[in-house]
Amino acid sequence: MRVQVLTIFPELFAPFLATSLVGRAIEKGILEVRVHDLRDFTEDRHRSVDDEPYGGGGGMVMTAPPWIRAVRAVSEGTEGTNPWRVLLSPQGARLDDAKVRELAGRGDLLLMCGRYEGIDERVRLTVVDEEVSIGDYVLSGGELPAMVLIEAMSRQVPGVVQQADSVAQDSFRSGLLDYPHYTRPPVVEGMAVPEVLLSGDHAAIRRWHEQEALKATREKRPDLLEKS
Ligand code: 4GX
Repeated sequence: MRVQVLTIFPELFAPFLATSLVGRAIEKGILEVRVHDLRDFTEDRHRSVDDEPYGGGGGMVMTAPPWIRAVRAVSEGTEGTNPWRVLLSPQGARLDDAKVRELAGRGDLLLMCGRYEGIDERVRLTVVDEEVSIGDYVLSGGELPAMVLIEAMSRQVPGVVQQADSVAQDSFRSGLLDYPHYTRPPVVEGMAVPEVLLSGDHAAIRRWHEQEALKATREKRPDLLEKS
């Protein structure tokens, strides 16, 4: 899978891309992430990317020309493939497990990270394929949403997650929340590990996992049960 990113803060991505699962996937060559600085596509001395909004209203808006130049340059500069162009914004459709899989399946993506009050509408109308939001709250930029998306998608790329089981049995695959987990020590604050987990009875343990997943979903996210 290849992901390209357009941002005015490329340095935000360096530690993220060097660490843990995503870092290892890049090392192994099963994930490629290229981060581009939007300012490299400006043409003025000050490399400016924003201006005052027409109609007033306060704040600043990212101007269209650097975005349009950048998207075209980056799209055409990728060996003829044209990446699916995703704008991270609160106006997008809410990201969920199905959308993560769908986007991961596209294999070649360009993530567009805006700042300020947003981006000139003509960018969306000309060079954006899809708008995606990671949730109904306001951030200062699309960089964290892009990292959320990269991390979630990378888990769906074969070979990225070590234990194949942990993806197949992932919470949400089943439409349910995960069951509770326990590890050593056997007693914590007077609370023992549920006995069945120590029984060695694999069928009983599987039944317990299913029951607990259902119970957790009913108690914490009943809306998920309605869906599934
Ligand atoms: N899920 N933000 C983007 C600036 C912006 C606004 C409109 C493009 C269009 C967010 C979210 C989010 C704040 C990132 C505003 N860029 N993005 N930014 N929630 O809140 O994705």
